[in-house]
Amino acid sequence: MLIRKPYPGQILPSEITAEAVYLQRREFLEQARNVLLASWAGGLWAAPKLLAKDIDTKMFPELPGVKPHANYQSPELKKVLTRFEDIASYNNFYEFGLDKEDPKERAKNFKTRPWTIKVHGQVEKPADYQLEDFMKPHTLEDRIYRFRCVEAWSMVVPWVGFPLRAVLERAKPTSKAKFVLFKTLLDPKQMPMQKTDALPWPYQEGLRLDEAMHDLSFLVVGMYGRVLPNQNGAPLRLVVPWKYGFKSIKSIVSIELVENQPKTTWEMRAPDEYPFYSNVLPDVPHPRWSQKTERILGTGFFAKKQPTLIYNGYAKDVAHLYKGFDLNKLF
Ligand SMILES: Nc1nc2c(c(=O)[nH]1)N[C@H]1C(S)=C(S)[C@@H](COP(=O)(O)O)O[C@H]1N2
Ligand SMILES: [Mo]
Repeated sequence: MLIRKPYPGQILPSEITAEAVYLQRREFLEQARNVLLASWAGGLWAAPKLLAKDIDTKMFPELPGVKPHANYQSPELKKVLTRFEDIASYNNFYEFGLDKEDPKERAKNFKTRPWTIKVHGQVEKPADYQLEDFMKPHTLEDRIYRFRCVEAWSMVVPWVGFPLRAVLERAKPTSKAKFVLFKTLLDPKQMPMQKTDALPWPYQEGLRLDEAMHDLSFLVVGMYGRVLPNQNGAPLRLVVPWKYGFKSIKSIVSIELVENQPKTTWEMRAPDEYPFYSNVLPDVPHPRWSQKTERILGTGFFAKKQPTLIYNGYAKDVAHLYKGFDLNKLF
């Protein structure tokens, strides 16, 4: 069942409208500019606009027993949501390649069934679940979140899933559990880059237990009411909307409660660039680039960038988690 209920951090209709008008105007300006440049440069400059013509939404079945939310098609939402085709054709999923276009091609035949998720570590009820059993107790929710990659692009996505907290509560963390460690599938036969040392494999990520228990921390099985495309992390991924996108680990097979702060994949690769917390903080630059603004996926090469919001717009929901911390250390 797909339900829509208010939750902390929900993007309000008032925000959507304001943003939609802004986007619409910008789209017009951008088109005008493209036409101008195309006639000026003989069409050469029209090329960089990212089109996702090769993705057909209908390739991804509706989630069993779930209808796509009618509102996806409402003019109000259509303007603010990133198009399905854009979300599914510009991806970071290094297991399948380093270019944004690689995952949608190379993950086409990725096997997401059968799929086992191990919940273990400092819990009273460890278990290996088949995906279907793992999902069964949960009501699927439809949540519209902002998503911000550390590379300074962003999108707005209607994810389908359930709160991570519900899973952790079912496992009953012991008093020693202080962090949660997630791991992606390790299967070099299916994930060609795992034959290389592009990253330490399997991809792993972590959250502090209170971050993981926060209502915004979401386990995702779909988007736009449909099964999650493989390139977006099927069959099960994490989405933590106030942190940079690399924290939102894909194709999860292990959820482990641990005592100590775990090392994460990107932290192992470059600790100064991708530290554990990695909250979205526009005033704290990445060592190699500013984080003040972001390019919205699908708005075109010449579109104006939009300012990045502190905690990606979720400050009132999550700022309390970091009271007393040095913000510069939190990036
Ligand atoms: N296993 C795994 N998870 C991953 C990644 C990855 O390479 N491997 N990339 C991360 C990064 S950097 C981002 S921005 C998001 C991208 O999610 P999307 O492709 O659905 O937009 O996935 C994150 N999760
Ligand atoms: Mo990212």
